[in-house]
Amino acid sequence: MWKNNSLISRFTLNSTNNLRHHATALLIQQQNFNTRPAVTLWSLRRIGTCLGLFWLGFTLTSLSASDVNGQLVKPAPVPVILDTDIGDDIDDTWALALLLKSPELDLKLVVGDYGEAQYRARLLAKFLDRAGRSDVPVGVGLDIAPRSAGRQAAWIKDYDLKSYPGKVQADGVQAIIDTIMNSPQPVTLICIGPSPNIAEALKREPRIAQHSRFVGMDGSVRLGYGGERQPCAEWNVKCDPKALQSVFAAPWDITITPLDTCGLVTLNGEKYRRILDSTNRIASDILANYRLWLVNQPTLAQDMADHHSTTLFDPVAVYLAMHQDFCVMEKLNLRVTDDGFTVIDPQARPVSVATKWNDLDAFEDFLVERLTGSRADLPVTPPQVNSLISGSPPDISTNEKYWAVEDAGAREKLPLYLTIPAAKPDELTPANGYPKRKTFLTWHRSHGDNGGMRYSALDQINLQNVTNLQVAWIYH
Ligand SMILES: [Ca+2]
Repeated sequence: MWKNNSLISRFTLNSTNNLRHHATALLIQQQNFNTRPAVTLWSLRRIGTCLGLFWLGFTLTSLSASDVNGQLVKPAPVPVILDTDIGDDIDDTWALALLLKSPELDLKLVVGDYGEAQYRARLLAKFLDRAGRSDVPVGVGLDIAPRSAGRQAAWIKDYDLKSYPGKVQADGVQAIIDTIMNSPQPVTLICIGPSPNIAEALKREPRIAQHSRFVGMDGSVRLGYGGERQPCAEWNVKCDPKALQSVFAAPWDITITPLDTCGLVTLNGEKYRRILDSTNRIASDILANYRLWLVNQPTLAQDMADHHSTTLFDPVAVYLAMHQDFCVMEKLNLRVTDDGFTVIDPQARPVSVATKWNDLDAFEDFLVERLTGSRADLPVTPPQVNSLISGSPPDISTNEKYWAVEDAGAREKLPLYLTIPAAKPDELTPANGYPKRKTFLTWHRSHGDNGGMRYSALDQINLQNVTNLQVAWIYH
């Protein structure tokens, strides 16, 4: 069987049980033929995952009459609002770009926050306009704390907000409220700046907290800027601690990336080179803004934009609005102090916090892929699966149209085989160091990770000390 370097398995389509039975038989069969060192447990799991994905696609195809061509039904994108202080640090521009390139998210509204309202609205409008996304309304945020013309002002010097083909909402706070309250689905509010707009929205309409969740770039829990082992008053909190205290007092789900994770993201080397080389308009607009922004940063080397990015804090919040696999998420009771710290306090409310990276490298690859690729080509499957399984999924064209053939007699003549290529020696097998052990430090699905690996690399409890465990409580 292996001499053709492929595994051909009879694949019954009648029921889930049959599928499981055959999948199990297939695994046993493979163990018996396990003469290649590269064919390992990971390969078996990989095949199991492939079978599972095939079954999922097949089931969805069976359920939906409009999908008789075998197309996998994509999950509906999540409605989101972006609240941003774009135009101060350059990372907001990267975050907006990531959002526009993420098919998992459906951008319903963008609003500039923390003053300089017209400047931010014009930046947002021009960026969306050039990205072909003038369907997204631009909200003008609260006009507080105006400070300067803005570091990216040169990019919009000829751009008049009146020329934006889409809607401009003069009252951005009301636009946030209306978008949330009128949405048939819960809205995810992605906040990547100080949050006076959100505090005002909560004051005017507290019920928005029941119809949305908050995902923010905020705070510093155990690490400060640049990975310093001393937490600090992070900018978005320090600028308006009372606003974030209002956010934390509201009864909604809160997820944040503090400096502990987002403060460690920078694109260098080949990853940054791919951004530089991209012919994609969104990537070009990021770079154009970055270069103009640098002119107004006299303390930074002007040729920085030729070599690497700045710290990309805000794209991590956009990532957390759709996936969390690359981060270690902790539920922490967090309090916002009057001087802008985010401190762990048992009396405070629980917040989902990305406190460490599971795989920063993979996140940076993900970011580059998104920013340089075409949105239409992007996968909607969980990124963790994509990062671990190399190559294309198996060719299932042999039988993907099985149930699309209505005539039972004709259908019976169709092949019932699924061809799964065997793992190559250079594929992601334990012999090659994959999957990385750190992937299995969290258990965020009922079966472990997104691949249902049912494995944990945690080792505090082991064979030697498990008998020492004592009952702490019993749930009846
Ligand atoms: Ca920001």
